[in-house]
Amino acid sequence: MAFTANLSLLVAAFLAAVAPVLSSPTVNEVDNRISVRSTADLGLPDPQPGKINCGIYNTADRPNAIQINFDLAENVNTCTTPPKTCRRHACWNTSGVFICNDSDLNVTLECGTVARFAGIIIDDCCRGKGAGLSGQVFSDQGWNAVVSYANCNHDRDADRPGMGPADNPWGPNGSCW
Ligand SMILES: *[C@@H]1O[C@H](CO)[C@@H](O)[C@H](O)[C@H]1NC(C)=O
Ligand SMILES: *[C@@H]1O[C@H](CO)[C@@H](O)[C@H](O)[C@H]1NC(C)=O
Ligand SMILES: CC(=O)N[C@H]1CO[C@H](CO)[C@@H](O)[C@@H]1O
Repeated sequence: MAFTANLSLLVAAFLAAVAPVLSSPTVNEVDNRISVRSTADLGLPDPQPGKINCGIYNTADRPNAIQINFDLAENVNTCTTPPKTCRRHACWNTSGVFICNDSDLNVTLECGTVARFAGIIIDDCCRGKGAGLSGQVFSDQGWNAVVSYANCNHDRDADRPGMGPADNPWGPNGSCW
């Protein structure tokens, strides 16, 4: 009994120490609206990846990026990006997944499609280096996906995958490392 009580105290102390760090930023920032099974349900052809640019942004942390992208892939909701904006759809610690939308329309994708494109960056960019990862992959539908440094405390529409040193404690970068 005494042992059990001490154990729960230990667990409570552990959670108190760790929870504020781990739970403050949100992992997935999706629109909890309609749930779709495939892009066909949205009336869109399946988007195809095109040109990819690696190491051009402030870097995300590769293990963190893999984790948030896994969670995004599991999400059955849609991820909408308004016209002429970049919107962050997943964020944790110092890593984010964005969709940048060049078109005059809202881009509504399955969150799994966002994760599929971010996964191309994770798979193809900055391999064989350290934890620093960033990249951008264009679709054939007027938007591109970005994995880069992110500040989860910023509003999801105010946080841009910028290339400058401002607000980035991990270095301006623009390279794989
Ligand atoms: C948070 O990100 C930093 C910088 O990318 C990294 O060094 C650190 O390991 C990350 N923290 C966790 C808990 O993953
Ligand atoms: C984009 O979606 C928002 C929110 O649903 C809506 O208010 C806006 O009119 C839409 N814009 C376009 C160009 O469809
Ligand atoms: C271009 C550039 O500044 N690259 C740097 C990114 O950060 C890593 C780690 O601090 C450096 O090793 C690179 O030189």
